[in-house]
Amino acid sequence: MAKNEIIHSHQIQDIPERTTAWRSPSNIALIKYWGKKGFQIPSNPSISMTLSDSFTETLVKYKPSLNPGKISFDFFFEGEKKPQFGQKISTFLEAVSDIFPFLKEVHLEIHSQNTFPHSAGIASSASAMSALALCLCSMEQQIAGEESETAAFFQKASNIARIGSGSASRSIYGGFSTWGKTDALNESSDFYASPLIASVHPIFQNLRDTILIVNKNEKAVSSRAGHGLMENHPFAAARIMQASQNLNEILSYLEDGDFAGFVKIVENEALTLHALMMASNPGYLLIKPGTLNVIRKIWDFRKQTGINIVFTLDAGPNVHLLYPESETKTVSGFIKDELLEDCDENKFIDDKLGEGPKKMK
Ligand code: 2P0
Repeated sequence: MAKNEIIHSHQIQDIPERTTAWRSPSNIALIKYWGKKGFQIPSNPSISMTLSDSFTETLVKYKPSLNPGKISFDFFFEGEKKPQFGQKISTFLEAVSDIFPFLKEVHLEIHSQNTFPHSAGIASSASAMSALALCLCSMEQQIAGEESETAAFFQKASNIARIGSGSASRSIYGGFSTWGKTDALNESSDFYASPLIASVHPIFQNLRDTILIVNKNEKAVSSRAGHGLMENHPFAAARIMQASQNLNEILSYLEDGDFAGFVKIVENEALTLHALMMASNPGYLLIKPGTLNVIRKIWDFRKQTGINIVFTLDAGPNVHLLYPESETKTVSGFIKDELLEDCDENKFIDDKLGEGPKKMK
């Protein structure tokens, strides 16, 4: 990890207004992070696929603060000042201000926009928090007069993103990304994610993700609250064991190109995530009737055609349909003919495995 250089306030007063900007994608977990131990430490390791076209762009302008000693910022979402998002950002900036002492010496103007509609029911915390974390790491470098995106830079950005939102730690890397300590991967850590460098079979290298928007409303129970309900959950210990076992298996299927094995694990993880929610105290349901319709149709279609498709779910009702690029034509027909009727206003988002964040400025 990059050493945490102390930036002195006289350096801040000398700086003119500056800007940094990053584009960072969302990701969908294949092995789900669900439950924490301590502050933003995952109860189990997870693995995700980084998306390509569902991303957040964040631009941060900063200048010496007129009121040094405390966090000072304005947040604009899609061009409009959004004080309602302020609390989450304020908590995050406070939480990382020991790592970035300069944050209390500057005033920040944060501008953010998503490529996916705000009301599409797509989790935005992974892309939003990873984009902001990357901007903070670039600010640190700018103020120190250096700029280079080394492996240590991204590792630090992943650590910072985790503090904002656990799943955001994985969005720092393209392809498949893992987060959480596991004996299965030497490089693994609870503090930051790592790109999956083990060889991935070509069948998974051009994976597509069509996100079927079954319901675009904001969900009734936040992920943060859901993670909290895993404390004292009757199945917590079994879940932690299951996740590690599923991770070990999926790593071998990814390497061998075993799509049937991949299907078994990915669907088990999606259904387990929602089963854990139902079995929480209090229990709750984020899936909708349309979610079940889509899942049944996917199972029937796979059985009838033998085509390589698999679904997964995030903490919400929308269904992510994953398939190799080579199946696109057939799967598009199936989506159009059978699944769109279960989508909110026939909405879906076509996405695919992506290359990870990009520096814009
Ligand atoms: C995941 N999810 O692995 C799991 C599976 C949703 C379903 O991590 O409290 O927004 O900010 O660390 O990362 C969503 O929770 O939670 C999540 P916090 P986060 O992607």
